[in-house]
Amino acid sequence: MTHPSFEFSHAITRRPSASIIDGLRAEDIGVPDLDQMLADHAHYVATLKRTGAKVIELPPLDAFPDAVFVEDTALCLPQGAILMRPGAPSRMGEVAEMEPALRAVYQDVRQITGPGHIEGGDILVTGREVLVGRSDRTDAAGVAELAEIVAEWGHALREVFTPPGVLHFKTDCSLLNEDTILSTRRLDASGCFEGYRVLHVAEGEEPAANSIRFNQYVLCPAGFPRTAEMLDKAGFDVVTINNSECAKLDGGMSCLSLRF
Ligand code: CIR
Repeated sequence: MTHPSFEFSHAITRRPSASIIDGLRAEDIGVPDLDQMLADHAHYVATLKRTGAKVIELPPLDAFPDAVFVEDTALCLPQGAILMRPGAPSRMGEVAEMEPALRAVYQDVRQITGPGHIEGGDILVTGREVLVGRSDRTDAAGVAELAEIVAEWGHALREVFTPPGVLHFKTDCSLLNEDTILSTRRLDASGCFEGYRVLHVAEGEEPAANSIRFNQYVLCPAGFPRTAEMLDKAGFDVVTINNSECAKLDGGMSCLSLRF
């Protein structure tokens, strides 16, 4: 049996560009270093490849400082791909840059046409449903438009809420297997994961929630040892990847790829 929510044959990534110094951030905690980010990105891509997946590596885009965070531009499902409509005006143009790569691998490519907004970072696909967190980037109209498309493909969609001050829904959670979720306590406290098995990241290690299960591995940002140990004890094969530079731009493991 295959599990399309965490078993993948492909990923799409985009190399960081020198313009990442201009990337969006909620708070200034330092200027991202391109060389370090390139090294971390190469480690990330190599880890995805190590699972046997094919990684489609797109070139850097100087005009879009946040373009390395490809996840926000689309949602990939077994039936087709859906191009998003980012809530951040500076990121709108990234979608057209992603479109040809998706058309090359998907027969059916749909598009959120608006007026609503929605970013991929707010969408968690589990073994049973598509969960979408409303946020500063994702509004009710965007969620409603997505709901119509995925309903056609037989997916249930449930709208939930990203906690205030948290960029994206998946900033605070990730899928570990069909029905197990890694979450911060603050997000789980909203009740959105009722019926799932939930593992909490360690207190003070909230950024570890932006991890990804990709085939046999759980890719975790480095520097959160108690969460990594908890996952290891729970039976997951954890690979830690330095994320210091993406963290300066509010990015984590999920943002760096589209997975299908
Ligand atoms: C932004 O603010 O849009 C980027 N600096 C970070 C995007 C992170 N993406 C994600 O969590 N899916």
